[in-house]
Amino acid sequence: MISVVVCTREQDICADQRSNIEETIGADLEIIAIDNSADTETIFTAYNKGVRHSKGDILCFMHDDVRFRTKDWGGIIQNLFEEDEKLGLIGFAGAHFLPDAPMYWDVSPFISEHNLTTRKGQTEKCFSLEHFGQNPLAEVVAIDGMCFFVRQSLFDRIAFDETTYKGFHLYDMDISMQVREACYKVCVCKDVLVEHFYDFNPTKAGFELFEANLQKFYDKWSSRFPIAVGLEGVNDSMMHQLNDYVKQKMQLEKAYRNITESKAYRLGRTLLDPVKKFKG
Ligand SMILES: [Mn+2]
Repeated sequence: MISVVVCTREQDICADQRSNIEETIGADLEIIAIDNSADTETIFTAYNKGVRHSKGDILCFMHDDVRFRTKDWGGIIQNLFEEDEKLGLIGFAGAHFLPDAPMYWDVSPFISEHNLTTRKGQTEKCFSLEHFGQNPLAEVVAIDGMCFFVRQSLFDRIAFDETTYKGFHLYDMDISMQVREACYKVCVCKDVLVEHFYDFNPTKAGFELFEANLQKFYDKWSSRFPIAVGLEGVNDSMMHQLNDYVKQKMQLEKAYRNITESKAYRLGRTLLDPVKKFKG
């Protein structure tokens, strides 16, 4: 059985999401909705509650803004876990490389993903498929948490880290690292399609919490970075060269942002506006 855990902004999972799951799964199912309508949970505490209440041998953690677009995905996911006993986690987007400096998975120069992302009514096909080859799975370091599956038996060794982190970010990258520490694989899958109605529009406080969690993630796992997984032909020396290059690029981009976001720079542009108008 697959246990689907959803942390909801309302008291219960909405009817549309419930019927989407029930009509597409094609396998035994239980849905566990964690009520966060009073905003008392973090994603870490909510998902740990979901684990405690679940009875399935595969756990699915999904946002309340995700819908399945593949029929009978339950059997596809069950088969993937049955075919490889060292497969621990399946997601739909993730990074093959992380440097030894704070970097969110989607900024990595090497990612694999297969999902639809819809923002303000515009749907983008996020299909980075070059590292899959003929395989339905591509092994990665860490996945995105919009929707992912974990083998239930791993939860005697892993848990969402509610003591290190607060809020709603980095639970996905952290649980990926824990699965890898337990010597199981973390993979991205292209045989099931999900659509994420992405509405991340953080307040200043929300963004600061995200940045704080990213720093905590790097402090916690610093001895593991840099890391490269699922990149054919990339040896240790190439990985360290890549690490140096990526870190230099991050530093340059930060320096550039500091300049273009400075008061003096913006004042200069404002003062030049009439000149540009005059010339144009
Ligand atoms: Mn979401």
